[in-house]
Amino acid sequence: MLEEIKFDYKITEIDLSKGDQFNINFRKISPLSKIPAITDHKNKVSLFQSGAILIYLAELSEKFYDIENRNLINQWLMAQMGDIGPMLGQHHQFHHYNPGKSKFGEERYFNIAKRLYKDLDEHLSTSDFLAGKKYSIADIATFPWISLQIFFRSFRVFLELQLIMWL
Ligand SMILES: N[C@@H](CCC(=O)N[C@@H](CS)C(=O)NCC(=O)O)C(=O)O
Repeated sequence: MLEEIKFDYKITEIDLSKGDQFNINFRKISPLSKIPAITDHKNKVSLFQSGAILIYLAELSEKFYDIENRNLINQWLMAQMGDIGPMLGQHHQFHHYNPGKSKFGEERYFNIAKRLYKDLDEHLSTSDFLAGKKYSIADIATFPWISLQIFFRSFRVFLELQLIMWL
């Protein structure tokens, strides 16, 4: 998002494997010890949760969050936050990072992921972007999850035509 809106920014690395997320100073801006989190030093605002961060940056830059289309954008942004992200996250954990540890988990989240990809593909056959005709923060939030399938090389299983075109 920061690249898209061309804001200057500095990255502070939080190494989750070393437990940096539990650092007392980081927890002051991210009380659930999760990345991402941002601090806007100019406006003295700190935020955690990617959806809230995207809305904040979109409002500040007046980009990718058209006021007249806000209900649809919010709807798809929340779909990412509540369904797409958490469910695909579980799928990746069971299927890609820890295969063989839980047949139930692998099957359950594989089926949920498959259904999500199919539904997204169907939606994108009638809509240029997730929330209509224009690229929005809903697409920005969802893109990393879908593009991960290419990284995992399982795109032949999941990625159907409209999704590939959207990517
Ligand atoms: N709903 C949150 C999810 C954030 C999240 O789960 N972040 C993970 C990394 S992808 C994390 O920081 N995990 C560290 C931990 O739980 O200790 C968002 O969209 O910002």
